[in-house]
Amino acid sequence: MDILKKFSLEGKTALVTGAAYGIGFAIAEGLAGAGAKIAFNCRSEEHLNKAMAAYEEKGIDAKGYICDVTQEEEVINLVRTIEKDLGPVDILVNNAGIIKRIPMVEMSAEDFRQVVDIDLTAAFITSKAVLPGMMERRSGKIINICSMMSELGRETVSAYAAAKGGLKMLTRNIASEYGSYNIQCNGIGPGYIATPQTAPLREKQADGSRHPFDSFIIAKTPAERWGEPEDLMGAAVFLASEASDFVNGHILYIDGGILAYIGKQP
Ligand code: NAP
Ligand code: GCO
Repeated sequence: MDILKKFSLEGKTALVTGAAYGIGFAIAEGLAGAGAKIAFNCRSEEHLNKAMAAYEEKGIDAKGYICDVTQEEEVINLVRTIEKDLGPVDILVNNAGIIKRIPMVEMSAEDFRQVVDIDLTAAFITSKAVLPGMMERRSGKIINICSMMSELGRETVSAYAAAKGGLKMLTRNIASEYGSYNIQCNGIGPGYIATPQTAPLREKQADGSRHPFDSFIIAKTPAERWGEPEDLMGAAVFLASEASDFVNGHILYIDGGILAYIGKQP
């Protein structure tokens, strides 16, 4: 048996939300490397144009669309358009997400709702848009990009942790409700990854020293480094391919060991 064939995505169409850059871009690159046709979306025309050039530079013929994943009508139209352009969505990666780092007692309900809307409700909306077709074809893969904050809390990220904790349970519920249609829904839980989203946590100090949070993460990570978006590619290909057909409702943490480690003694 050629076991690598189980990881092939040839003939499959993948939608990766929020894949203009960062983790989504790397995951889309990995899925393309395994043979998938790539569709991605974001809200900003500028980000879209830059992303199209970046995908082209990588030799990836990605199709990009402007779509706000919190808007159900936009998402339904996005999925219909992708089906016309590339074919039915076989693989959905719910990656689009934001974070607002505000002490809870200072956070407005509006800010809280915006984070939950993008990081959790949007995954419900987009999954609901692709599930009927997957049910009809009795085949589909949904991968939700969870977080360390699906398991742990910390100061200033109440909305994000609530959303990512909810996303872990949405993942398990989709797995439970639709597993009988040969649909697998799993999560990837990245550790601390070097992207624009975490750039404020890695900014050099005025004296050129590391940001205190940067040093904190290094001390908490057995790998003694931040993750790179490319570190997530293998897990994404695995969870998008037939190699994971009997994996369902699982959150695969790609965190350099943070969740297993009490942290380096000062
Ligand atoms: P990022 O660099 O901030 O990229 C976020 C992407 O999502 C951008 O392409 C953004 O494009 C898009 N986006 C945001 N809101 C959207 C909306 N309403 N509709 C459509 N697209 C939207 O973030 P990242 O670090 O790559 O993180 C990607 C995912 O991984 C997020 O879900 C994040 O929570 C999760 N995660 C990140 C880390 C980390 O350490 N970086 C760790 C664990 C989990 P536009 O602004 O143009 O829409
Ligand atoms: C933060 C970070 C984290 C990461 C990621 C960790 O402020 O703590 O942004 O939330 O984004 O989710 O897995």
